[in-house]
Amino acid sequence: MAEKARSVDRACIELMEETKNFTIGSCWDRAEKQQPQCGFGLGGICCRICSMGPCQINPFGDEPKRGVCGADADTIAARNFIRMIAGGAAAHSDHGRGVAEVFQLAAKGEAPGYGIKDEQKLLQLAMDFGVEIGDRSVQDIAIDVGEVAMGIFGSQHGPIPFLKRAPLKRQALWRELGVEPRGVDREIVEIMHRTHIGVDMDPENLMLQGTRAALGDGWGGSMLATELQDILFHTPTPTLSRANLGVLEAEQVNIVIHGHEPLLSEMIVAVSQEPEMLKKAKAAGAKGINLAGICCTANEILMRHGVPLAGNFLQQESAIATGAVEAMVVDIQCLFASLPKVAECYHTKVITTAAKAKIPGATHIQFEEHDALNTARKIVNAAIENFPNRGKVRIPDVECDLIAGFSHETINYLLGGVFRASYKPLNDNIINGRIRGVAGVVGCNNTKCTHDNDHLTVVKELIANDVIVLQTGCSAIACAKEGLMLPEAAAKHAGPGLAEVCETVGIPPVLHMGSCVDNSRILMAAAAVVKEGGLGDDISDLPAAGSAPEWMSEKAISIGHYFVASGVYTVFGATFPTLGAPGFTDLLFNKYEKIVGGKWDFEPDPLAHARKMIDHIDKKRRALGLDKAKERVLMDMAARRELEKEFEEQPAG
Ligand code: SF4
Ligand code: MSK
Repeated sequence: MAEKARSVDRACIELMEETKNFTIGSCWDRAEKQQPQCGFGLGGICCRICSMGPCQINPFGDEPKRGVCGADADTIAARNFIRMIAGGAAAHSDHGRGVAEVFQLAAKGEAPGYGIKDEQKLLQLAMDFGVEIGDRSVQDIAIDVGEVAMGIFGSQHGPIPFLKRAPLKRQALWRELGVEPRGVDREIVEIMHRTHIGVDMDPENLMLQGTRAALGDGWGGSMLATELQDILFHTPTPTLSRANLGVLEAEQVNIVIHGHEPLLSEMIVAVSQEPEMLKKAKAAGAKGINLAGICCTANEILMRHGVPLAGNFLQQESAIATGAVEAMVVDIQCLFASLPKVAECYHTKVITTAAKAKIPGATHIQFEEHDALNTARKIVNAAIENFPNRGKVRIPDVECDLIAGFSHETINYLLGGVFRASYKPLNDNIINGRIRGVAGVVGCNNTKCTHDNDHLTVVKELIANDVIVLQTGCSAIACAKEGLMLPEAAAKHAGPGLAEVCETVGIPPVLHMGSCVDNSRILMAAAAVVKEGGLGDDISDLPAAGSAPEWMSEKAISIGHYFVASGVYTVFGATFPTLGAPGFTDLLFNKYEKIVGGKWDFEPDPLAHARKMIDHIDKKRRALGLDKAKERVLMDMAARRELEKEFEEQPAG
């Protein structure tokens, strides 16, 4: 693999030479050593659910056509696929549960350092959960909200309460199909039961359970994580920051925070600038303490504190290769097992902090919720003490400004005004064709793709065609590094209609909505757009599409499927884990649209991927009778004034 093909990120490319010194190679080297990868595994037609297997099905129709138990390719692929949903939903939801536990402690005053920062959202949640507000104290309301939140994970009868946030038509469809989640955990457990040897063999029936579990993630575990984090740490608002490895500071103690849960990283942010800590850093020879993030912990503390992004998933090893990272502090999910081995070549301390996520060779400092500030101080101290051990530093001079912090509430305010927030201007501009449609582009990096290339190609093509892009996860980081999250990106990259709207409102054409669990914000934005009116009466009517161009994790499959089950056409790049089973793939790519109004698709070529999304958006516009409005003329001054007037007249909602 030529180096250029590994990444389009200049910082990564600059460090490729250095990563050759890793004793275990870089992720790209290891990916090469894995070639050729097993075709049965790639096609989803290898089953190792019982010890009569592993059984593999010949995808070309010759023998073997069935496993020892008689399962065919479609049954095997369906079982594997919904097990991926279970894995992803479990990861998001267990994250949500961890937040709910700290929320409960904070509400009771048993977790110093944590408190209720967004009272308005707490009251909103209390109303959603049927918790009495009256003249009760914030603390009492929070205790009850925490109780209900914890209960949703283990509830047996459902339906889970956030389903009520979806359009009424969608709720009715879920009810009719029998896919309303009864409880977050129950649906995951039922997947594990149904996919055990000798239980559910029917791909359609298996997929209905996959649907129920995925909805329990998107409208359950993930949404709870987002909402409770917002209440504990405040709902994000637009914030200026920077992205890429150039944000590391040559003369400061660098602490890179990596993973997904903001519980500990919020405390590290709080203590890292304490005078005592800064004094210690200076005594160790550093000019200060610099925090930066990788993956979704990065997105969380970026959205709320403007802490810069060091990079995305495939940059975790490169960050260590700068020689400038005193501590890489990890919590849960998307951590490379290689980190301690890579760190052996440098002075970096890899510090694990979660009892459920340890890595052989790493230092473990257990995160104690009851004493979180002191856990954070211990970690910052360990980083400071490591500063004198630095060797050669090679920080690429690559970074880019960005604006993040677009919660769905913020988009509402920005569009409609602070006093009477509204999605109406967005709907109006979709109806009049200045904005062609809305796309959610999310997900990971994958060594099967040229790092970041597919995210950037898809997103640039979408905005050039007047499609506004909502982002989370590592896809958001890729676009931030490219400068697409700056208002000026509209003039440079967006089509004329989208550029006009962005310029008038002062927003970038690509909006950073947060971390992986914050894909729930995209669901809420979609529901709000439907409720605003004029674009049909269900999410499946919207000129909208979803995408994960470089996905790699089971979480991405769960997210993809809750988008599909919510009515969204969703395209994945890189690879697709069912292609060895044509019947099951046809169910996902075609028949599912008739069942839930959304469907899966796969397109590894990023330009064709974007074109498919645009074609779908156009199909939905035609169905809404909006195709004529889309024939846009370039805006003259009079039209610009008219647009500005529309926004000015928009305080009411
Ligand atoms: Fe083979 Fe069936 Fe066992 Fe799977 S469950 S390993 S297909 S015998
Ligand atoms: S971090 S799940 S690599 S988006 Fe959420 Fe990035 Fe994918 Fe992890």
